[in-house]
Amino acid sequence: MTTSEQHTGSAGIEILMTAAMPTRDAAAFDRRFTMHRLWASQAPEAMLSDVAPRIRGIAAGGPMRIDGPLMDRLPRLEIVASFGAGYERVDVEAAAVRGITVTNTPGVLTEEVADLAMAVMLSTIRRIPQADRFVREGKWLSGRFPLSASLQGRKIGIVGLGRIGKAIARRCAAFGVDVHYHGRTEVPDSGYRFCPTLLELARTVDVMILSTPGDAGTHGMVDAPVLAALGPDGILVNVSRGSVVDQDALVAALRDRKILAAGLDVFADEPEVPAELIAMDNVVLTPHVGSSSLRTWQNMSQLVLDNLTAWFEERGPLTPVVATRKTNSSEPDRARTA
Ligand code: 8YV
Repeated sequence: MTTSEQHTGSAGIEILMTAAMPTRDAAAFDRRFTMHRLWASQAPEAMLSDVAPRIRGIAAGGPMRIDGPLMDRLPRLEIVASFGAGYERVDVEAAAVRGITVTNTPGVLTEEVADLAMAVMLSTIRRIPQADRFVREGKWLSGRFPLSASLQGRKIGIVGLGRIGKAIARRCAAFGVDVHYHGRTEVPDSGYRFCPTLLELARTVDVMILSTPGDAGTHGMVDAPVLAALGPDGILVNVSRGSVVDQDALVAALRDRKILAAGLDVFADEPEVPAELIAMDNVVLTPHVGSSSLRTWQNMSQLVLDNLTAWFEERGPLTPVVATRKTNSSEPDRARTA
């Protein structure tokens, strides 16, 4: 282990960090804890074996799965503070069984992800990246850019009216378009029209924006019949998780013009993006950047740190994802609506 991988904090509580987390104050984590930056290590397995008996918390991010076997290697682990609203890489059941608390970072990224959803939707409908390429390639000199589709007059369907879904809905309403939604439950007094099934939503609207958690309950829910129901003028925007969409069915629907276009920030097997999607002119692709402004990642990192700090000061977790033996929150399932 090099000195750059390990710093001693005043409390001496040892934390494993699995991905870079930018903070406004670069030493913020190190002042409070003894940090072990697995992501920066040249020999992560050796580092893990060395520090495992002393680790009491994980600052979790990036592709590494925090599963039962890993938890079993860390006998003193009390808390997994996960970076991001989605926490599918943390096995929350395995954590609950072991009495380990799990937190995420809802709220602080809501507006940023909603902004990106609007940007991707408008880019897809008005073909902004294609228009940019048109200018750069000098094609404007030979003629006008082809007329695009329009947002106006459309009905938008939001899948998952949680925090982010509501922020997207507010933005859509400001653009003067009708908003409908589908989710596990109806949201009372939302002001938007609820569709009890996804298929009904797809039949009703012509833009579908996905902002639902990527878990077993949503896996592959946007499938061939849903895409067919969205129709030949339909547009799919995904800022949630690639797992929510049957990616092969989406490729086929775009290829066969069953839907008009798609704007995708997330994919089934990131960072792999199917060559078929890359080759398509009716697709806008972004590399999972929904929350990725420096400001918002700093706020997310701070919430990871605040969760760890609160926990070890015995104030309980600030934003727990599920109730566990050690949790003292009265709002245990709040992340479902992140
Ligand atoms: C992050 C996200 O980019 O919050 C989420 O669920 O998908 C994004 O904000 C991601 O968590 C980084 O790993």
